[in-house]
Amino acid sequence: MLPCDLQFQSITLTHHPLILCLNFKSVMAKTLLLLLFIMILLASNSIQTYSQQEEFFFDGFNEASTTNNITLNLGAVIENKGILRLTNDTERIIGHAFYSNPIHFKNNKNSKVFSFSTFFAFAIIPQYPKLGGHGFAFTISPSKKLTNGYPSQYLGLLNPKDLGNFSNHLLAVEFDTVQDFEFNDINDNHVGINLNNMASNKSVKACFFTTNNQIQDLNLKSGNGTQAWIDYDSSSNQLEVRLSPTSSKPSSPILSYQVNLTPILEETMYVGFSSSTGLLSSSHYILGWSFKINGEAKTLKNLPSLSSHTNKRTQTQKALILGLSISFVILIVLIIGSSLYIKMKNNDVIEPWELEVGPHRFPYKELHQATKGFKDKNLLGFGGFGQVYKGVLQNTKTEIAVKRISHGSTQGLQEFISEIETIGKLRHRNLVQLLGWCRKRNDLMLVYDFMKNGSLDKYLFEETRGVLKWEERFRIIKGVALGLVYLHEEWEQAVIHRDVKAGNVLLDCEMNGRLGDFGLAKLYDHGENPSTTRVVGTLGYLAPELTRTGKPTRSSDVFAFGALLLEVVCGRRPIEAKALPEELVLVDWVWDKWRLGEVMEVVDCKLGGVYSDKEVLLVVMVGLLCSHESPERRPTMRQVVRYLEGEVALPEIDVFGVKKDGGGGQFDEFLYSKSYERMNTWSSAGDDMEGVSTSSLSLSGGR
Ligand SMILES: *[C@@H]1O[C@H](CO)[C@@H](O)[C@H](O)[C@H]1NC(C)=O
Ligand SMILES: *[C@@H]1O[C@H](CO)[C@@H](O)[C@H](O)[C@H]1NC(C)=O
Ligand SMILES: *[C@@H]1O[C@H](CO)[C@@H](O)[C@H](O)[C@H]1NC(C)=O
Ligand SMILES: *[C@@H]1O[C@H](CO)[C@@H](O)[C@H](O)[C@H]1NC(C)=O
Ligand SMILES: *[C@@H]1O[C@H](CO)[C@@H](O)[C@H](O)[C@H]1NC(C)=O
Ligand SMILES: CC(=O)N[C@H]1CO[C@H](CO)[C@@H](O)[C@@H]1O
Repeated sequence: MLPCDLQFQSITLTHHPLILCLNFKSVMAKTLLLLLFIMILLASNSIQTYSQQEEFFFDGFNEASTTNNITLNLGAVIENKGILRLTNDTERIIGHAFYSNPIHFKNNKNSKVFSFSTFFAFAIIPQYPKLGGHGFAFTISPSKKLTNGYPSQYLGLLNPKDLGNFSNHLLAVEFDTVQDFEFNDINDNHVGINLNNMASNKSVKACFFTTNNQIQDLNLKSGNGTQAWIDYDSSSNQLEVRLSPTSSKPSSPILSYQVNLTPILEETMYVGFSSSTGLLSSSHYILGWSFKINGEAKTLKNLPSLSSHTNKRTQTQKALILGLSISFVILIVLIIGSSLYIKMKNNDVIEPWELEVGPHRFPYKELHQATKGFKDKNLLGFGGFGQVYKGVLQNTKTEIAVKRISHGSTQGLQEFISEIETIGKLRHRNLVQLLGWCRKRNDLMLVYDFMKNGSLDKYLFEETRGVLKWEERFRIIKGVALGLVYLHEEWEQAVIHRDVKAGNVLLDCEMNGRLGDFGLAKLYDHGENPSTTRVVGTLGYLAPELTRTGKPTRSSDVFAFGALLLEVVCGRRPIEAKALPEELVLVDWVWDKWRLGEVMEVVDCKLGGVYSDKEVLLVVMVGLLCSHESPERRPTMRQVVRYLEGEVALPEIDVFGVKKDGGGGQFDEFLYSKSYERMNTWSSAGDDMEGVSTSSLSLSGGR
């Protein structure tokens, strides 16, 4: 452990020298002294001649220095290496860390704010190397709680209602790794100065000046330690930000903003950091921090590093480590020994509650044989919930697909297994049939019919599979729609799919579309705190309200189905990383083309013009209807089927039309408001997304 010092010098008043040298004995002198004293008192009240000094520093964050001095809230923790972690890479969380004592920024309400200076070192480690989310901010605020802050683009600071309100009294210097169009962010790697708002007053792409004053780009989400200096000079009203990958303070700031902070900052304020994650997430770390009023903050050099540090270990520590490693090895041997023993003794423990479940329970041995020991060769892919293996049952030679799900706890699994009964009873031509299941410790295996022709996304996006003809596409989507109607309405209780997407549409040997993975999203509902609802779903198919409420509904399934329809027509993913900015979000692009009357241009060119215009138009229109911003305005799946079958005409066709008057038609309003909000909801957007396919962003993935 590194030594973690902390200094705190409380307010000192510089006494007026006159008081000290007056030492007379005469009455005259005493009277004079009294008069002088009164004058000084009056003067100090109105002109504020005394200055203040407040300073602290954290050379790494250890328990002794932080216990009473740092207030942590929500996701923020002190890691045992002496590092302050604001958030881990869990989605949609907030972390706050503030210096516990208030800092005096002014002598009184009406006087001018003091100069201040701060230094800190940070590191951002994103969940997906190229996509960070959402960043953090050095924050000066009237409270250290910030209870109204939202996650995602609000960085845990503000919410949609208090944006820009002057009574926030908030100064934030944001280190932002997501481009939020709503706040006019310049890119997904910038530093900005925010006053009472999430839209920056001034911002600059992340960069730094080298020692010979060359400007160089800097990647905030590289995972490397980065140092930052923020200085405010109250006489020149200049707020400056500097960055550097090393601990020498560059002479030039990258961001310099002329602002009088006197009306923004109150007499006493709290200083600290706030951070949040959204659908995309990063771990945000602060490695060291210093702060000073009316002076330059110390630059700290001996900071803990994120990789484990081995320097300066004492003999006793070495001995301790040796001892620990030996006992660890012994422990491992014991564990392996006992697990082998258990395995030999009882290969497949069956708990009483497992016997009550309806669908066929496969012995583990049988599945192990069928998949040749879950060999990589048999791996079909990674679904939203785990790996999928191909297998052949020894006795019947039936081909099966085995989905293997690792779950954190047996308890959560036990609750979920009771759902398997329900899932097993769901039978429909357009659903992938569940044949049975098996549990081995915390691994759950679900056995499904094998779908010969794989998943729909492969046909839409991979050249090798050949091109799907329009009739096939149309039949597949009609099938999927029927499958969803069954789940939503025809079963005794509504089943929300929650992850409708091309990757979950499987094709049987007759090229019928069948939905897979239904019912599985519930796996996440068990054993989890209901107040922290996880958004299950895939970027690009998530209804906007879902990211706010986290509550899946039938209409959020309809939204995802709309995205699927457009995807099938356009042969493009709902979010196309490589596309031009205006084409990034598929739904928006199709809307734009629709308004321009050029909607036929969106049709997949791989079709070579061989399709029925009428059908294509119908599918596009239904797709747009389903993608409506407001859940109440989306059709039900049953209505969708009627539209697709041509049984019912589409509603209010004319409101779709290119309304030249722009006079507040319901769809016009939707059109203009929608784009930004949606881009923002997807929150990824950045130009840094090349090479990251949306399917790899499946948010329900792997944990
Ligand atoms: C907080 O800072 C004070 C002042 O420097 C220090 O003496 C104290 O040890 C710190 N608090 C704790 C609980 O360590
Ligand atoms: C991440 O932080 C959240 C919020 O503090 C916590 O609930 C969760 O368990 C953490 N996850 C991991 C993997 O540490
Ligand atoms: C700003 O916030 C204050 C205090 O929360 C509130 O009373 C006021 O109505 C808000 N102003 C606006 C324009 O929202
Ligand atoms: C900049 O900050 C001021 C507060 O000093 C605020 O009123 C103003 O709206 C901000 N301007 C922009 C463009 O964000
Ligand atoms: C992080 O720092 C190391 C060493 O300074 C450097 O080699 C590496 O390129 C940096 N990583 C990124 C992503 O910038
Ligand atoms: C388009 C395509 O690949 N269709 C195949 C689906 O599966 C059947 C049966 O395996 C094949 O005969 C088709 O060629």
